[in-house]
Formats: sequence, C-alpha cells, structure tokens
Amino acid sequence: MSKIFLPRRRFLQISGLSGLGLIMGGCGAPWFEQEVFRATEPFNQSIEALLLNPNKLIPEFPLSSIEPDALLVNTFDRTPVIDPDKFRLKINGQVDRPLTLSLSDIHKIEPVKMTIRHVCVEGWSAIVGWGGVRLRDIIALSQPQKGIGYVNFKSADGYYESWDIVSALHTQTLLAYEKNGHPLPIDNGAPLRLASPIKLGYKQSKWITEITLLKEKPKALGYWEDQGYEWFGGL
Ligand SMILES: Nc1nc2c(c(=O)[nH]1)N[C@H]1C(S)=C(S)[C@@H](COP(=O)(O)O)O[C@H]1N2
Ligand SMILES: [Mo]
Repeated sequence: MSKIFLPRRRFLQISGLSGLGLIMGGCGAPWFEQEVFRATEPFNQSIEALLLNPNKLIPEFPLSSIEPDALLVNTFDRTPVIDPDKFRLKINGQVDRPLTLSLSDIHKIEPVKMTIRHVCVEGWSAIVGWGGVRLRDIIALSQPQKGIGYVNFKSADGYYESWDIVSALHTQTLLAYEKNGHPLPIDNGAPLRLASPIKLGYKQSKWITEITLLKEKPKALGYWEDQGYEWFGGL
C-alpha cells in the first residue's frame, strides 16, 4: 500500500487554508471541475439543473428543527469495528496524487455544518445536523485527471456506492464526522460517512474507507442499485 506523505504546509496550501482563498470557492471553479461539467452528459433533469447551476444551494433547516430520534439506523449487515487511530481514508483512481489520509489530516480541512432532511426510500425521514468536510475539498486534494465523471465509495461493512461527479462536487455534499453537534455515532457511520441534501439515503455511504475517481461508470453501481434501486437516487 503506497502512502503519500503530505507535509502540513503543502496540505494547507492545496486545501485552501493558507489564506490564499479556497480552491473551489465562490467565483472560480478549478480547471478539473470545468472539464467535468463539459464532459458529463446530462442524463436527467436533476443533473441538468445541477449542470446549469452546480453551486445552487439547497435550503437548510434551522437547528431548532433537528429531530434527534428520527434518524433510524439502517444497515444492510452489521456495524463494522474501526480503530480511529489506525483508520485511513484512501483517495485514488484516475488522480495525479493518490492520498492516504488519517482522521487528523481530515480535521485540518475547513469544517462545515448543515441541517438537512435525510430521506430513506423505506418510508421515513429525519432532519439531521451534520458536521464534516466538503467532499469536493478532499477530491481536489487528489488532483483528479481531466474527464472524471464518477466517484466510487467503498465502506468497511462491504457496502459500495457510485455517484455522478457533479453531485459529489456539490457544495453541500459532505464527508461527515459529526451528527447533531456530537461526534458521529458508530452506528451512523463513524468515522466518516456521506451526507448530502441532493441524494436519497441509500446513496449516503457510512464507514467510508476508499474514494475512487473514475472516468467511466463502474460496472458495480452500488449495493442496492445492483438489486434494482435507481442509480442516480436524486432528491
Ligand atoms: N456502509 C453502509 N452505508 C449505508 C447503509 C449500509 O447498510 N451500509 N445503508 C444506507 C441506507 S439505506 C440509509 S437510509 C442510510 C441510513 O443511515 P443511518 O443508519 O445513519 O440512519 O445509510 C445508508 N448508508
Ligand atoms: Mo435507506
């Protein structure tokens, strides 16, 4: 397993914490993101809307509307055992800089919070406050090659998912490590899970260990998708 050592100064520079401004903030999208938006075919209305305005923010809820008991644990098999000190997140695939990040590396990236509704297709929903980092900030660190269209996520329980890159780069798609102001409980996906207001619950992988950037759509689409669930899974 190759581990790329990222000196702290370099890490802060490329993650936009150096004071030079966020790589992907406000006015300027990075070159790879512009490439991505040119390269991705619009395949349905939701993605067309995102392509027209990729940074359109989904309205969030006030903290007072959080429903602390409404998020049901929904796990296809069982909760995996993960040692936070030994935990490493891998970012690889068609990238110029494959990364292996510890949790303390991830905590150096600008933290964000959002309060959104989680919707499970099994017929329940919950307003949840998530805290973590933007997935796009992590993806940017890996320096994706031109023409990336998809992202694959591997989880410690054997769950797997794939997303379109546009949804993965949305400002409100987070790798979350907090739920409702507290460290993310293990049953909800600690140390790292996806949280996004633009995707259904089954797209939001818990216990993520590996993120793979791809030009081609993967053959294995996702744990539930490969049993018939719709792949885009937009909200
Ligand atoms: N690794 C993993 N991620 C997963 C699942 C799972 O079984 N394993 N279930 C999905 C489904 S169907 C839903 S609704 C949400 C539930 O998240 P929660 O258990 O934190 O409420 O996780 C999603 N992510
Ligand atoms: Mo779900």
